[in-house]
Amino acid sequence: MERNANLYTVLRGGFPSDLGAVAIETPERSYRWSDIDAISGRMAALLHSFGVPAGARVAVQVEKSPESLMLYLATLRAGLVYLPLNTAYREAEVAYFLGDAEPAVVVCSDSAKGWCEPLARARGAVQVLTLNADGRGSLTEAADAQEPAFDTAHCASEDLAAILYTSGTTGRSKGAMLTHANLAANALTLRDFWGWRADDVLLHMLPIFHVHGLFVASHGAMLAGARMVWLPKLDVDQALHHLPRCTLMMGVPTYYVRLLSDPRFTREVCANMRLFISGSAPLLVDTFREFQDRTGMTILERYGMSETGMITSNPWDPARGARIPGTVGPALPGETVRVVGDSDQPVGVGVPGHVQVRGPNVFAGYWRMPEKTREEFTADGWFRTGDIGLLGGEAVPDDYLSIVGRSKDLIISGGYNVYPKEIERVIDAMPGVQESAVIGVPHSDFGEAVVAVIVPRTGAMVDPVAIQTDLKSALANFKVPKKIHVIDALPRNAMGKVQKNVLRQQYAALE
Ligand code: MLC
Ligand code: AMP
Repeated sequence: MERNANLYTVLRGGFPSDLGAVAIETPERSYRWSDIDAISGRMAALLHSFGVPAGARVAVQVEKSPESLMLYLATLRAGLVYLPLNTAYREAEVAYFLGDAEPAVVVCSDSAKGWCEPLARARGAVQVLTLNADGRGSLTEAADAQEPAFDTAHCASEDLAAILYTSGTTGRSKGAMLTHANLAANALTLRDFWGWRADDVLLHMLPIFHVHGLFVASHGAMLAGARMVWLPKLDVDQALHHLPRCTLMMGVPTYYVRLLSDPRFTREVCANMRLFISGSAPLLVDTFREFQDRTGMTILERYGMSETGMITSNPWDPARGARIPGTVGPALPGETVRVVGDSDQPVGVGVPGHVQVRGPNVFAGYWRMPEKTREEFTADGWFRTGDIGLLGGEAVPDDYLSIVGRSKDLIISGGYNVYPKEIERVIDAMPGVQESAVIGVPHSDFGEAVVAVIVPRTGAMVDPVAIQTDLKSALANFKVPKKIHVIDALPRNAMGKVQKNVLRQQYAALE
């Protein structure tokens, strides 16, 4: 029989031989490696008992807890497909995901069950369970009655492990299908490239419904058999409390901006740390330098996306090269990155172009969107990232990539992707609105902030405050514009296209 490619089997191979050692520590309690095995085993047995076919989706919108990580592992172990959803998503957004993915099992919080269960049932879910921030709920209650020993399902490498929804430029989210092999390849590469060690202690403060917190951070720790200090979210006081006994931290740039904004964040607090990693959004060179000055440590910036996991990374090992601010480093081992012009032909070193990637980490396509999948790959198999970058440059080695822009109309706010089209569609459907344009403007905390510019219909009045309130009920809070401007007409070029660059300049100041 072929080797079991189930990702859990790969991760399990990294657990230490002493399964009684602490694996996850929260401010309230500790979980041993044996608990991970047992709790995920009980949950997997429960999922298995539902009799849903291999490959069925398990959609999960719950607060972060160790049990929510166990649910992810249980889904892998049961041979089902994990579909995490941002807790900020509102009912209308969740309805779309459930309708598109048709999950057999849906897990939400008790407080969301009232609206989530009917949505899920109407879209074919056979089980709706709950899991709350304290790790309790109907899921854990039912799992407690199961046996802890569970034979992890046999998977082929191309079997799906997860579907991550990532917004589309048309405003319609696409489900990126990731296989067990995709995730394992990236996790094993990062373990080696970042020199993960069994005695590492990871400060885990990221949400676990995206690549960064779920895959990059948790997989790394599990594969290394390293302990995680597990906090529900970024909290600077808590971070300052735990950092002195941690060795590794990952965050989006906002995490570093917020740490630096606290004078208690000092060299002494970081004395035990060996690595700070940043990604998901551009790290400003100023932040990189201020961090160096304050702590004596150099943030390692890497670059990736939902469809591919991590693509490039500045080196951890100085023998491989320096960490250069403003760059995201060379392609990770086993992957190839190229920068091309509009006709997919590579451009020279130092010339900006479209970033494309190939490698075992690259996803299997968009869920039920073969056409879209074809569009995003070149004929010879390169994935189009939608990012604009350049290789090399002044005083930068030729294999180092710098991300200098995006061809996709995308705003990244505090590490969350916001697609203007999605918000524009909601605003344009509001009474009195002729049209709108949503842009990202610089923001000291979130990197970019969402701003909307609205043109009312002739004779109509629009009230920015009322629009903001309506948007809050329709969209996740991080997508709601921080500021709304009402103007007479949008600037357009000769082709009739809205000139967002003009708007970005005009409305750059938030105040
Ligand atoms: C929260 N708010 C945001 C926001 N997060 N606004 C804009 N952008 C964001 N990211 C707003 C809320 O709407 C609310 O406003 C107010 O801030 C307080 O909300 P909160 O929930 O208390 O915020 P906070 O806990 O401070 O969260 C901020 C944050 C969080 C930066 C800690 O957004 C975060 O953890 N981001 C990480 C995202 C991440 O993990 N990305 C990885 C994607 S993977 P109001 O008005 O409602 O009160 C990926 C691939 C890769 O990209 O390469 O890694
Ligand atoms: P997501 O679709 O949420 O996975 O977001 C992926 C996108 O985040 C990438 O296509 C980039 O635009 C952006 N991104 C991730 N890491 C970085 C980085 N270090 N610098 C600049 N942009 C980044």
